[in-house]
Amino acid sequence: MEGCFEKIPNCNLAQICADEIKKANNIVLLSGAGMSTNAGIPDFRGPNGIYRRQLGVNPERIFDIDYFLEDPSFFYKFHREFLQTLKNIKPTYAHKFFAALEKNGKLKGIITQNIDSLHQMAGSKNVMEIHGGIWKSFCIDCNKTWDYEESMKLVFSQEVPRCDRCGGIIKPDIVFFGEMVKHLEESQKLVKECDLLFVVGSSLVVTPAALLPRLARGKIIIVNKGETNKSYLPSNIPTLHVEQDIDEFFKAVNYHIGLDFE
Ligand code: CNA
Repeated sequence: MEGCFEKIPNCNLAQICADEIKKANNIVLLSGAGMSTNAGIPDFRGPNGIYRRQLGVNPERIFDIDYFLEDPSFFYKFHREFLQTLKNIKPTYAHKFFAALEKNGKLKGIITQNIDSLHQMAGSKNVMEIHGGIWKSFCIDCNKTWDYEESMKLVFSQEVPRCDRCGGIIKPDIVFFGEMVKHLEESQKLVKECDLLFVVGSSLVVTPAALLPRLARGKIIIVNKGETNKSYLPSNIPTLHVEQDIDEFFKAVNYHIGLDFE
């Protein structure tokens, strides 16, 4: 990894990546929605992503906080569909690979933009859910909270779920556009201190997550097929971009490392 985005034949990429993992002592993963498409959860900007649908309006409105406060039914229509895709989900090979890397002491943390908790289901411990998660919901007026099971009953029985205490709108604990992300300082610290940063399954469009790689001082390996915004990446850090299917690629990487899991 001498320069940035050098062209290396695909067959060598898994070997190079495995060698970098062997050399590293402080690996961090920044994951995005592409990490979970093989689990059956659509991403936003991939070929079958939610943003590819013809909605008649800007799809970014779904997760826009101002629009949510004006018309929460628009969000809930999509949220109900999204929740259906989460039924019986299981972590992918790549989720389990990164959980195993943490278990053997190489990986220090995961910063995820995902709200599906698949990293935790795979066994990962130090997970920063910077965009929150769906497992908790709260009333935007009185802050009463509901766990997943309780909130599901309300989401599927009312067009817009309302608080039984004050009548306020219930919102899942997902960070919308226009809201502050969570765990930003801890995430920045993880990236600054790592010697190898993986960026997996992210188009690197959504900030501030997409800005985190700028803080890296070690090497960066991006594994993402399709749209990948490189404009925020640091120009002075060796960066490798692997444009392959995430699970296929990490299976090939593990062929050279031999982590035992599954
Ligand atoms: P994104 O903008 O949708 O980008 C995903 C990227 O992954 C795209 O470039 C795809 O082409 C690529 N990709 C998809 N599948 C694969 C694959 N199997 N192998 C290789 N590449 C693949 O998603 P980002 O995470 O960058 O954007 C941030 C948003 C998406 C966050 O706010 C998330 O909360 C949100 N999101 C999360 C989920 C989830 O929790 N699973 C699902 C949908 C959206």
